[in-house]
Amino acid sequence: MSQPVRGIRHQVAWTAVGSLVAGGGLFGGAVSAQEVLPATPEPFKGQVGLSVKDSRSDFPQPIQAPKGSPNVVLVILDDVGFGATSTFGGPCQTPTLERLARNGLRYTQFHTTALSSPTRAALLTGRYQDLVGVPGVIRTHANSSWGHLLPEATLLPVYLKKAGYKTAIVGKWHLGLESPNVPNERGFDHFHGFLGDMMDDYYSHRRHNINYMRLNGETIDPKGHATDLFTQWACDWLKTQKKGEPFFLYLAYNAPHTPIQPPKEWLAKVKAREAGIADRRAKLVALIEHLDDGIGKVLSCLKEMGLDQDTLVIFTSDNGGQTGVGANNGATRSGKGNVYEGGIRVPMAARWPGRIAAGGRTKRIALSMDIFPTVLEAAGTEIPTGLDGISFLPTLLGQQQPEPKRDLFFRRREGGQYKGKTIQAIRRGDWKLLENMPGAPRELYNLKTDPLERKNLAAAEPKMFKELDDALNAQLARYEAVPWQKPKK
Ligand SMILES: [Ca+2]
Repeated sequence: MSQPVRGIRHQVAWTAVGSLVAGGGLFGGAVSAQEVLPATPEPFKGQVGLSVKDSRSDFPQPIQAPKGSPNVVLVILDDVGFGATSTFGGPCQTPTLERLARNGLRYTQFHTTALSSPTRAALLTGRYQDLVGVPGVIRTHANSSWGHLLPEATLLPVYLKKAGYKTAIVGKWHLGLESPNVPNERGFDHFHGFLGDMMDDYYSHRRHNINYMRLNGETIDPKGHATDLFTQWACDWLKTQKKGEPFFLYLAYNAPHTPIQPPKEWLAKVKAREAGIADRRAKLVALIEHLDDGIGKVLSCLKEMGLDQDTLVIFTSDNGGQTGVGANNGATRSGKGNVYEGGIRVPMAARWPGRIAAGGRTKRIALSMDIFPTVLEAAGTEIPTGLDGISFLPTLLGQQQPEPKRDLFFRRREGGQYKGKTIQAIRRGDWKLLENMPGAPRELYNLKTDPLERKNLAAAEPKMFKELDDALNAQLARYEAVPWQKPKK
């Protein structure tokens, strides 16, 4: 593994195929990404970022960088698309997430990869999912499982532990079902949740009739709705924490993933409020609103402990909403499992009292894996070299941050109609090339002029098509070198 470096704000630069140039100690101090970039030949020819004015440019004063190490609470929702909640103008009433976003910074161009395990792998390693062995969803049965987290991949909590953090995961893990790929062996001091991809029932918590619920290494069989359990367990753990001793809580709910099973009182509330709402839709709305209420309880616990002022809270989702169960992904095309925007664009907001100015909104582009270096930088600790993710902490803190020059890649390996092959996409500035069915002709869109990805410009823009096609193929070739199946014994 690469050696970590300390105190480098923008330690990496990107080339079109994602190779890294470590700034390391050579640059020292807080060097801007712009200053670092010319260090290598620059094959990137596209525009940088969306050509929009950042709404944060009118912030009154830059906020000082943190002095102490904050606590970090990272809340991951399961299958919530960009436009689902009222936080981003959607129809579900999510006052907790709305308040959280209002008191911090909202991202309107935040992306994941297409599905659960890959997004979690990227987020917790700061690397593209395929480079850590997780191109698709990890499942119970080998013939439908498309990933095996590399043993040598080092996860975010490992680095935080080195910096003196207590680390906990509550809820969904989804990065392996057995040793060594279980949370307690990958950096988490405390694990209270389930190992699997989903539950077949929110009350029995079984998957394929197997109980994956754990308290650390112990199999447990608790009673109650999974959302309520995770809320309670998160609060239980927070109550063991002390002011001045930093912690990292990774709170990964499985709601509102299928099966769509809201508690009946929450369903009744939605139906009473929205006369004539379809039953299917009402259930999904209720499951999301119940989830929002749970997150509210966790934030209340944080406040009761007197910890909320010292805590960076980030919430996001692992992938877009599932349209087949009534999800609303806002003004995007398609949904979960696809590399159109509806599958890969998700809500994200971050709150840190006194550090992140309230009420901001940014159109800068970021990926889930960028959270990894962002959290380490916020913690004031070592950021390893060799990451694909780039810290967006300066943006959170209201500081000038050039849009990183990089291509963004999305990919999913899957069975069924995909026959074990992959779908993929590349984004460069406003341009996006994608292949949403293995082997299908690739489609080219300009997201600035065509955010709904309706007008395929593949034939009209052959030069751009070729550049992106070449860059995507080069990235896929990098991925080929990485094993993603469990080694045979
Ligand atoms: Ca998901």
